[in-house]
Amino acid sequence: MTIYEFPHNFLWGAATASYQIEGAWDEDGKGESIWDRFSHTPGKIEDSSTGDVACDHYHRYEEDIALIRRIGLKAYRFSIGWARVLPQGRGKINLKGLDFYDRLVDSLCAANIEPFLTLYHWDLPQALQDEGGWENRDTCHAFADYTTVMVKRLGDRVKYWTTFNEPSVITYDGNLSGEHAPGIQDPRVAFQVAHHLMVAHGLGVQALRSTNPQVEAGIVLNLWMADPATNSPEDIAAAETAWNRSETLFLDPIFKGHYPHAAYELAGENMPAVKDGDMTLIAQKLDYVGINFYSRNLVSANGNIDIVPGSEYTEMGWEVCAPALRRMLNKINSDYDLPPIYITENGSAFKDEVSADGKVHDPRRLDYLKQHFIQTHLAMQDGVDVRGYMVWSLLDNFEWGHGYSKRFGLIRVDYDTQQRTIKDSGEWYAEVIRTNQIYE
Ligand code: IFM
Repeated sequence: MTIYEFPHNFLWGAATASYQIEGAWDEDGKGESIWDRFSHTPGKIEDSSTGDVACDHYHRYEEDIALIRRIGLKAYRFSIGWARVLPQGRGKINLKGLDFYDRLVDSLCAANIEPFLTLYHWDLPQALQDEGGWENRDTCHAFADYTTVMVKRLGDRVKYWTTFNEPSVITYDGNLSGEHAPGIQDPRVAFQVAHHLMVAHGLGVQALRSTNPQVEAGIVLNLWMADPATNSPEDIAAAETAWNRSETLFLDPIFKGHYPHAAYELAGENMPAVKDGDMTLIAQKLDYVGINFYSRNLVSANGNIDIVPGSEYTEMGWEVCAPALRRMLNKINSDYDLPPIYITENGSAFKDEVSADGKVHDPRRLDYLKQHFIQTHLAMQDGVDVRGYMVWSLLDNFEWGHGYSKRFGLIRVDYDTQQRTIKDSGEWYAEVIRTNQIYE
């Protein structure tokens, strides 16, 4: 038997995002967000659902924190609904919205759970979208002002601040394929948005540090390893190109201070103008970087291999390949001078059922997590500085364009009754956290 023991202060946690769990979409003065608008537009969400109620976390956060305690999580990663606090995106503060996050943070601290806060997990106030959204550089300044509001109120209790979750998904899904809000399909807009997200990140970091120098500032990037299908030089080169084209667009500006050659190739004439000083702003030193990892691409010189023979796939159609996590961590560790890393999301959607005993037996999710924890441990032995791990997700929730059809939770949510049930994977995770080790 092999035992993998984690450092005593390893930050075990789970993650969620405001639009995916909160519900209460128009309560207590909250403004409309682009996801409210998008999900209310017929034909946009696979099961025609919305986040109007979601997991009703806005009303049930105490119950959810009690569940977090039962699992023994040391950290909870959540995001702020910008439009809940600033209904118009800027200007007048909605105190009831701000108070909600204040109570949430107070309850977490009282339960000895480290709050790990994301400022932007995709729910831009619709009022700002009406002025051009992220295509408009003014939105970057609105983001900085919103950041200041939040850190003034919560900076005394929240140490970990993330500016953006997954800028590449905001760019590509929101503005190129249009599968996500705001549903734009325009390469020129998409690359302009990408650059403005980076500028806003830089301004956000400045706002955090100038308001409260004690807080730790970071960003969360989602990375898919690109593995070559064979050891042939052609496949290896193809995998490298695939990695550069999809993963370095945000890594390079943040950690090298310039856009990669691949970005210019990819964007062509749509490459946005970069103003003097932007790159220095974007490349400010961070206190940590969050990495979201779910799967990999297997690449050959003839294109991606869609179905890898013998591999297991999740309900998202993503291949299960935990060793790719170790390879990816080693790759970024050698390609960049990185601050400490947190795995800020990792998890899997499977078809769960409630058994006759009332429990949810989800061995495939449990095994998925176990394999990824082990590969993280191996990467740490290789020398990668990983400080914590947030499972996606605490609760089953609204999976964006897929609605409620994909369940990622450690805790099952019955959307008719809002009843929560900790799944086997959640019970197992509790034991991992309690013993701080995994064995196989
Ligand atoms: O649900 C999402 C989350 O909001 C961002 N990262 C990926 C998850 C699963 O698709």
